[in-house]
Amino acid sequence: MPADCSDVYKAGESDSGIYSIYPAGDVPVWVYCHMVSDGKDEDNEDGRTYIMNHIFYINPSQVFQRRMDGSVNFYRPWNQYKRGFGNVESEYWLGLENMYQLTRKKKYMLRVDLEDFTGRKGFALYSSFSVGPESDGYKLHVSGFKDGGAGDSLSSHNDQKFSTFDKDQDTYGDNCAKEYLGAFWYKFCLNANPNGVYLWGEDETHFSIGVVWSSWKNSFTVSMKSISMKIKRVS
Ligand SMILES: [Ca+2]
Repeated sequence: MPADCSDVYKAGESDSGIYSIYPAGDVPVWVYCHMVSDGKDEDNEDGRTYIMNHIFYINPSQVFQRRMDGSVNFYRPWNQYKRGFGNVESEYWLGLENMYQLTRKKKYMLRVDLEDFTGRKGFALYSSFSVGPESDGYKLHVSGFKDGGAGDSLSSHNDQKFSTFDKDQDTYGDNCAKEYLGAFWYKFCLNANPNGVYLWGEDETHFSIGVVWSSWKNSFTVSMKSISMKIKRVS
């Protein structure tokens, strides 16, 4: 039984799509496996891409968060962020317990892909990504930023516990999830709000509540058209 998308790929599946994996060893979890080389969409003639002097070939990675059309409500309580929700074909959250089970045994890197409503694309890489156990608030561990044009809006969330509107584990006096209508590893409160409100673009009257990645145009009022957060096993 595959523990992650790397195992799915090793078993002979080389097409991107929906597969079941077994992060905890017993219960199957549906996940979107991204099976193309990084940057395939970026029109490199040889099918590879050259990022920060690294070459990535086939890249079996699992998508744990994706927004693309506003079809799913992401303003949800703790137990849903714990277990996961949404549609694996479109917008979904894999679940904090699954992310913990996935990343506790092997090492993973993180890639965040973004696109705004003007068609501009960019990404951010992090060489190390893991989620701690529930007993420690599903704390985020992320480091090793490399820029793909999106800038770094996540390193400031490192070592933060996860918060939802009904479970405040941030370091802010009030409740970041309630104030910014999302759920995330908030601190005091945010530079990124990937689970915020889908706003269909920029709206200067709405500060930080959208699908915000603040290093994108250095703005807290630009809401992304799409964002996906996916992790790849590193050897
Ligand atoms: Ca608080």
